[in-house]
Amino acid sequence: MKNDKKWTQLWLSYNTRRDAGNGRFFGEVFFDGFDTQDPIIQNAWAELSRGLKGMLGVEPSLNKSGLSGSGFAVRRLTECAAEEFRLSCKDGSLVLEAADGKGVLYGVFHILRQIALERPLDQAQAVCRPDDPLRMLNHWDNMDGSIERGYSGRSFFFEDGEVLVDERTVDYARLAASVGINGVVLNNVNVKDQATWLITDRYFDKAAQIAKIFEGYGIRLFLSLNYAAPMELGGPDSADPLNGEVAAWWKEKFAEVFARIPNLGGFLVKADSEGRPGPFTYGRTQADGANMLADLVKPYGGIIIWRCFVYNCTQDWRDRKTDRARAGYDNFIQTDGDYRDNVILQIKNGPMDFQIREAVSPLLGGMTKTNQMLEVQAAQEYTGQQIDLCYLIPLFKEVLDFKTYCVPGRDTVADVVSGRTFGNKLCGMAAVSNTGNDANWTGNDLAAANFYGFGRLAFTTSLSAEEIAAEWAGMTYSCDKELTAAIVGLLMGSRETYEKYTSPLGIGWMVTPNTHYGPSVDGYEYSRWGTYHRADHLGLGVDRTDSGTGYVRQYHEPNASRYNSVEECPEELLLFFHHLPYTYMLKSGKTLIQHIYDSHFEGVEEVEEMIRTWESLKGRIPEGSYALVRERFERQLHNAREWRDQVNSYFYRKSGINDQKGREIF
Ligand code: GCW
Repeated sequence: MKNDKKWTQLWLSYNTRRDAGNGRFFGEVFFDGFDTQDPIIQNAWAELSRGLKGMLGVEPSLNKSGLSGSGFAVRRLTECAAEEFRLSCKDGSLVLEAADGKGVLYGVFHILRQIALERPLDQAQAVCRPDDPLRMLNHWDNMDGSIERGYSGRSFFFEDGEVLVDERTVDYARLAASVGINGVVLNNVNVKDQATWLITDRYFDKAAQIAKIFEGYGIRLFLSLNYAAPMELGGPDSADPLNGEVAAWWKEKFAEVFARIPNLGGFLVKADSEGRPGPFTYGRTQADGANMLADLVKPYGGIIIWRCFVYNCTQDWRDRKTDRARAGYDNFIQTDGDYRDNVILQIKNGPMDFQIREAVSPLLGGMTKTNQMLEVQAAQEYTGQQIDLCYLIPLFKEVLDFKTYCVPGRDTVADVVSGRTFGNKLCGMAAVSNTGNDANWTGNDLAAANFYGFGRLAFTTSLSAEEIAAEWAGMTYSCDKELTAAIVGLLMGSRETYEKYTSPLGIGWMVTPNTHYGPSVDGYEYSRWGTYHRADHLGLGVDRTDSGTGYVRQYHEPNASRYNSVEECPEELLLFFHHLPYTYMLKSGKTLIQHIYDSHFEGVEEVEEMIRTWESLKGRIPEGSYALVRERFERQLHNAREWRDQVNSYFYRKSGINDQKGREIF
């Protein structure tokens, strides 16, 4: 389909497709029981028309009711759950049923996906209901237009202190809705300067316009709050949650905010973290802090999403007992059960910070009486910054599949965040978004698979990373089997490749401080962030066992004992949990040091192989996309070599042990 915009349409480009017998359904479209003036229904209809025209050259006509013979009918079926849709094919007609507009919208995107993938719809019997109630994107966009940890250009929500509302806002909402996103936090969790003013008259009109556009796509707008806003916006000189004047200030503030943005979903709060103010400043608990806000937004149906990324970021490396990995759990577990029912604790997937490999946070399922939400990072902060290819869905899947043992039976992280474990409704998944105003949205064209995949996975947690990759490749490029297989192969291997040339066996970090791209083995070793690898001339790794920091005890059994035992600990996490000599023998029969050498050489070879695969696709990928990705691969190769050489030299010099294969180590 022709696209005159300065940005691409990603998987919604609706290029011509082979008609797998689908066009015949769409001469006439009937809407039965739905108000065709409702913005969501209008958007669903507009999307359907656009997709059908682009992919199959069909231009359907819209009718209110009365399907007879073959066609496509959208029917209201009150038995459906909220957001659910059912698709069936009866007597030559295709029928989409839902109870609400969101169900219709998701059903339409499902149909368009089948058409794009050239799958016959008459075999498409489906009952689809999202697994996770909340499926959110968190933007770390600042109001000056920069994006914290953004690798795809500038913000398309903010510029020079203003809120942007334009056609791109609509396209963004379409893309997000097409993969089932139903909540978006517009601004960075580090709320400073102008962003503190987002909850004032200065910005209400624009924020309300965005909220309205989003609503038409089933998405609720959320904002990040500055916990110290009362002090910065002319209120009391305190942010103490138990101070009556502070609460009174917030009460009035929320009355104003919800009057101007009535469909606002609520707020995301990063408190007491990395210099951000919070309840700890006043000797209060995190629950005190969250509950004060929650009580005050409750009359408006608002929720408070409270982040658990609270840790001491001014550690002393000589202190071997303080362990950053422990911090989230230590700071929150005592408050389990103390939170209002409209509070959700948002927990990063790992206890450290979005490393290429780390253990799953013990808070997930560690708490059993509090609403929980999983936070992952689609933005590739530590995972290659959208220069290096790193398809993150396998990592997200691993986290979802992790068995927490919090209750007998339904106890995986996927169970917990979908509400299956505790029967709650306020839970789900959030991803730090990887988007920006680059024409291709995500810097690297292939990184769009992480945006797409996150949404699809949050909607249907049982999908495999491979299925998602194949869908994304098919929709974005073409349904050619060979092409899809090649792209799926590239995506599926990319996380392990990245892991191989960066930091080994779950130890993480070793990145250049601040920027977090490229190697600096000791970069964080002597700093105050609590991110150590503890390498010396004998060995490497952080002892988090009973004899070390005791972190392992934050897990339910049998996880705790498993991690505590060097023999039973999953090998990919060995150095996350144990400090081991370089001569330690791995299950592969290699010593630890040899594993480090080998995996780093392999990592680089795998990048070279990826480049060959990409080159074999030349001519079958649109030229612009081909060239852009090819150039990124070149930079990835450079990065991988740099990592290999720095890591290998570092450990060679520390250990004094030769590479058995005698390769070049500097
Ligand atoms: O990983 C760290 C990032 C910060 C980020 C913080 C967080 C938004 O380096 O840039 O701040 O995590 O998650 O709050």
